[in-house]
Amino acid sequence: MKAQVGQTVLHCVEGDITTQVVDAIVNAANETLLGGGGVDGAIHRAAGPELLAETRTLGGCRTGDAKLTQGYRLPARYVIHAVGPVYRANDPDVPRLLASAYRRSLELAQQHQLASLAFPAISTGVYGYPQAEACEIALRTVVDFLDQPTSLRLIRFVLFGAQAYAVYAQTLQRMAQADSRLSLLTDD
Ligand code: AR6
Repeated sequence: MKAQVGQTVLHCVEGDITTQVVDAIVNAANETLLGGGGVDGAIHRAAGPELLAETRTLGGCRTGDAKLTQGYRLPARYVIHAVGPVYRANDPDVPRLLASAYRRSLELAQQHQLASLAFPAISTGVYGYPQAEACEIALRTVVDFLDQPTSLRLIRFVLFGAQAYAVYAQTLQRMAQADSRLSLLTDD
């Protein structure tokens, strides 16, 4: 499913983020930046050992922040390592930190004048964030970021599995009905 905000296309797809041909893919990392399971493990495997060699030099990353590296053997030129929060119900810091992880990734992409960026559903695996709540925050943070001029022309959300994809498609549709900045496009 596709939608447009200003000059930027939002694209939700079901798939594997490591194969995306975009300027940067975002990694759902942890504070050590030394790799792990889930999407982090898949990205490190696909990028090769040079990625770990670079992340070792970065001194970690705080929750809610992000750091950029090269993409090495990935089709993407860069990896933006974002650290989302571990989910805890009824803690206002948790949604704030998830929004911050998305915003910091977008800021880094903008600083590097990137045109295309792909996000996984940060925090919704090992970190336990309910998919629908996390999706709402991801899409809202991205749409709000696009209120300012940007180099980004394509932001893709790469969802692992049909259920995660369905959550994004439904949320995007609902947001487009309520938010005049967002219009749905016919998929090709
Ligand atoms: N492409 C796209 N999405 C994926 C892929 C993939 N190849 N693999 C998994 N997902 P997770 P988190 C989805 O657990 O919750 C790591 O060990 C997955 O289905 O990767 O932020 C890190 O090192 C889920 O919806 O990240 C941290 O310690 C989403 O990606 C910790 O896990 C995120 O799941 C971070 O946990």
